[in-house]
Amino acid sequence: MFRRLMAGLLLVIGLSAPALAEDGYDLWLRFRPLTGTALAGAEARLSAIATTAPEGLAAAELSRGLSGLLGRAVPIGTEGPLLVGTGDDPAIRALRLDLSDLGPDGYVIRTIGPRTVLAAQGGTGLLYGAYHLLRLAQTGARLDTLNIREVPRIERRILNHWDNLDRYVERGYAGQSIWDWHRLPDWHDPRYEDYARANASIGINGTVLNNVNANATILTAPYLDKVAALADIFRPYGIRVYLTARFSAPKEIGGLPHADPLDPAVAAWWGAKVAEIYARIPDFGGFLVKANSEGQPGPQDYGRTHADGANMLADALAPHGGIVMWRAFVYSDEVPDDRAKQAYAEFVPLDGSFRDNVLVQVKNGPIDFQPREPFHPLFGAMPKTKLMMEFQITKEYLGFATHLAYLAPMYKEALDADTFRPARGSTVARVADGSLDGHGLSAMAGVANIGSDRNWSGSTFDQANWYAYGRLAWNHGLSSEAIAREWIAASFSPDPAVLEPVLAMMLPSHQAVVDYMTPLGLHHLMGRGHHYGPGPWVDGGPRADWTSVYFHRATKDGIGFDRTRRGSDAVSQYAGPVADRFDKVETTPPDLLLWFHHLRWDRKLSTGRTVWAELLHRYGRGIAAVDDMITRWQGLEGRIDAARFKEVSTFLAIQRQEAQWWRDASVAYWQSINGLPLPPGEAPPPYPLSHYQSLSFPFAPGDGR
Ligand code: BDP
Repeated sequence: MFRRLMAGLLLVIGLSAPALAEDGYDLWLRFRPLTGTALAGAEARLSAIATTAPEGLAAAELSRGLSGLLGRAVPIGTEGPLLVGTGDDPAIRALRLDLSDLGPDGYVIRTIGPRTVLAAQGGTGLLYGAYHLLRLAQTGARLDTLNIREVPRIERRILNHWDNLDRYVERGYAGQSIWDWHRLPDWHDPRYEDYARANASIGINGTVLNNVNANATILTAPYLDKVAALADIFRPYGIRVYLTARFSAPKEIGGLPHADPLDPAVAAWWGAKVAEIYARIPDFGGFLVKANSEGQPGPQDYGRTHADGANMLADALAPHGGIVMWRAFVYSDEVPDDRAKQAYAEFVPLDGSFRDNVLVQVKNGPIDFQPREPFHPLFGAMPKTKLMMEFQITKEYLGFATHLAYLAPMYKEALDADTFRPARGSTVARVADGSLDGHGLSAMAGVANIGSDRNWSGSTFDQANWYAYGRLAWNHGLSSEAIAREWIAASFSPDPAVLEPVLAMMLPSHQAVVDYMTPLGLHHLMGRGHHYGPGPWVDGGPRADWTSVYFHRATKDGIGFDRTRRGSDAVSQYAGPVADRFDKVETTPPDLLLWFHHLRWDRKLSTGRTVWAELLHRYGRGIAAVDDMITRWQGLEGRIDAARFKEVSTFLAIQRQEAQWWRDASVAYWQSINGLPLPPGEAPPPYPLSHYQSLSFPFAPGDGR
């Protein structure tokens, strides 16, 4: 009777949950009471935790999450249907589970008779398993026939914070940096632990605390003390700390006359610096380096190669088990070649010359986190080098934090792309997880969208991109839809009346942004510097390859960058079958058409429309997709808590307005170049081109500086 009463009460609580104030701080770890069969299943299987030797935080996290889901305290003791432990636990040992290949992060979850068993080799694996179990309960999955064995595909699953020491976040749209350097190491903002917990819950196990445009001060003793304080907080959650290393640090803070990597005095300085770091942080992860890129110092300043620089740092780190992540984001304004080709040209000759503890960190595409890019050709070109993927979670080129763009489909597009090297089936994911070329060490990086905004990411839906990045770094085989379903269930509700409409908003949202900003393979058309809003007219300035006209090449006759064999020949950086496909208009996916081809405005496409008409069609399609999101969201009024409902409604209205702005400004500009009339049914831009060109945004957030 009591049980039924309780269940009834919880049902009421469950149904009234949307009325509770939500500010987004809890992310996907809200653990609001389950109802109906989900509650019954969790009651039967997860109502008490049995563990003889509580390992790390797993049991505590399970108890915390399950208590929320069940609406009452879930005890940790020696009795209970949920058995949690490592192979050293006699109760687990008695079950003779095979834990041998799990590694430190893997786990098994099994239904054995009336019990649910979570087992792993150690505390970190148990923690990941605990979150998995909570995810299952949160999403209302059946809990009575579990047979799960999980090992991450990528060993180091890392966030890159582009955070400066003054708390300014480069390309950050969620407030200032959460690292309160001034009050560290003494004051430990409670956020640090919440941050670690959120990351651990999605499998992230590393964080680079500071900007790739690095400041050497982070390597000084007072700052290393601060870094060590953070590392101590993160450690129980399985998270290691990494730092960016400014290549000129020996000169700037070490008093050496230069930073030539082949000078033994420079190597010795780094050796001592690394030892100093490990004395404070025994599990320090290593260095991330942006060198000889966009004005950053590097080995080329001394006539040395990227490999010389990376290997020198790698040798300093190797005795301590540290790694170097050396970025391949390089392009020089002194090289007259197509910017898309330059990283390949610089790095491919170095294949095979990097130390074992070096990974070369490659952005998903060859330019720079554009709304859509083809996969980076380096992924098919350096089999003797460990390559790691760098994604951008923060939406520098995708509408900042106010546009809803779920990025899992974009990440998957890169991961699932087939490099065809050496043969069909050699996907970027298999290169990036090391399996294709038999590399033991693997890593993935995501440029964080985290700041001190109460909701962490600047908007509710941007939390989904942090979530999706973590889940894909763990298992790149997951589908965008499966990840979205988990996130929606945890962040809003598993109720199909909420879940399905939100899913229908999220899945097409990335394509929508591509359509209204840079359709048909156009790229890099945004406002100068801050990258906010349209700027297809951007020309002049310090470098041609920082302008829009460099990338779209529009003339009276046509538009697009000819990267075919008759043009810049960037296609030849891909394996034969891929190069052949991109070389011909007919076989290039329409979404990448103007990336690879310069086409006449009146050229007929496979869609039956001309290039000009197709562009207009896609702008309109993108705007219509935003209208559709708005309609679906309005239909959820009353089912979503008021605070988040309002935030999303307002941001969607901003997105709608800015989508229209993108379309109108772009159309006005293209017409000024091609002089063509609009296709029938298309409305003319409400303002002349000069209006759009006159808009300026001196304080747009996140600009580099
Ligand atoms: C670009 C950003 C710039 C970064 C650079 C990088 O505009 O702020 O410093 O990438 O990745 O996307 O190094």
